[in-house]
Amino acid sequence: LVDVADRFALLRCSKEEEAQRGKLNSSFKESSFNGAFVLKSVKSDFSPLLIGTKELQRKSLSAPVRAQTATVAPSVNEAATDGKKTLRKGNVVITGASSGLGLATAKALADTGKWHIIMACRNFLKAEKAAKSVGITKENYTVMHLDLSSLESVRQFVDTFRRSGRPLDALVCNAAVYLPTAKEPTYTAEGFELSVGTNHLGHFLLSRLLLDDLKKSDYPQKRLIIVGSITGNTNTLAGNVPPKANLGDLRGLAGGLNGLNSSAMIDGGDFDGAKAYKDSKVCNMLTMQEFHRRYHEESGITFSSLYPGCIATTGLFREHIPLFRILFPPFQKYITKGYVSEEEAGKRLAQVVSDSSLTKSGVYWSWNKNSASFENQLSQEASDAEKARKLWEVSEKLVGLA
Ligand code: NDP
Ligand code: PMR
Repeated sequence: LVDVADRFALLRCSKEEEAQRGKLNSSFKESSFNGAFVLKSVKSDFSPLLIGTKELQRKSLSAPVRAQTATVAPSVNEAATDGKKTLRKGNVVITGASSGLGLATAKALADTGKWHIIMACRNFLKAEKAAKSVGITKENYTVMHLDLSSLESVRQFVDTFRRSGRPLDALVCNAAVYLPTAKEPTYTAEGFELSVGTNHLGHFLLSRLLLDDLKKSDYPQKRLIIVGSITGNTNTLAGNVPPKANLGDLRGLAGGLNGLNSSAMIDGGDFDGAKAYKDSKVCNMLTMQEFHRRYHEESGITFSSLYPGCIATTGLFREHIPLFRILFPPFQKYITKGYVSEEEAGKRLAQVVSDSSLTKSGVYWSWNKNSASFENQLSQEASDAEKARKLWEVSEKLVGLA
């Protein structure tokens, strides 16, 4: 019965997708504010947030569209139609599941009844309370301690997870910090600048170590997802708001990002908290692609990244000035129209974790205004294969893998 139901679901899904594709083609122009567009050149002369809105709309609406529609047909995985294998719940580790996107994704997956969520969080009590507050039932989640700003903690988490005896079927690298008002850099336990140290290096070690666990899983569709963002992509309007992401030749990273004998910034420049965050997102997107190139064929694991939309209400902006926190949600809702609720964003990331139509590996997913997914185009830097290889090798050294 499960077998028949699964086959039916796949068939129905492909028909819905077909309809979706038709809709997508005709709705590109309207969707340009959702980050689906790619600009050939954008002046980088924005003054933070309070920009002339007509000017903004004129610039963006005239931008040429190069993003592609989702053309991925749901592949009928042999194992996926095997009733026995789909009977067991999937196990997904989500970092930073104690708030915002991570929590909403945990909720969306738990609601399907098909997933057990391992909430990998630095604050155990906060995570427990968060799970309860959104109504995730006890049997559907486990909180495990993980502080990504300590490589020792990452290794301990991997150890604890392995001792739990659960197989690993999906890993979502979601946690992040954003420190836009910091005047001076702060550092992780090992002395790396905090944003890149947490968002990139912590996740780099975690995903490298857990790759073996994913490989061992017998789950039909195994996935490793690293959350990216539009603001790291300089082929978009949002990515052209200064300071822009730029990893340069990675000299600061190669020097250890410690602000002592090297710069705290990847490109070797002066410290800028907002840029450090955007740089870390470029690292996330490059890392996903390098994983894909190195391991997709041999392991069958799907490697993905995504921009879930602008979730302007999350804790990510907690360090920003109060005026920004007041103006940012209405600015995104009514002016850029890039806003999405935490709930909607959680459903999007949950699709990347488990939807059978998003199995293609190496893709940076985005959604148009009808909430239809499509394969988005990364900026030149965020899709630079040579930079991705170099980033991988330098990061390996910093986290003690090489
Ligand atoms: P939140 O601040 O709500 O969530 C971030 C999570 O990361 C929190 O659970 C936080 O834990 C956790 N975290 C931070 N530092 C650490 C650490 N050292 N170890 C473990 N966990 C840590 O922000 P969002 O939900 O908005 O962000 C989630 C992801 O979405 C990020 O990768 C972000 O870059 C991405 N994103 C967000 C967008 C947005 O508009 N908000 C747009 C595009 C991408 P705690 O609860 O303890 O603070
Ligand atoms: Mg942006 C289509 C326009 C668009 C979109 C989708 C975003 C998303 N932003 C857009 C445009 C603009 N922003 C414009 C024109 C401005 C200048 C007024 C602007 C400003 C701005 C600031 C100051 N935007 C910001 C900030 C932040 O501090 C946020 C940031 O960069 O965090 C790293 C941010 C964001 N804008 C977005 C998104 C998704 C963010 C935050 C989250 C992230 O990338 O993770």
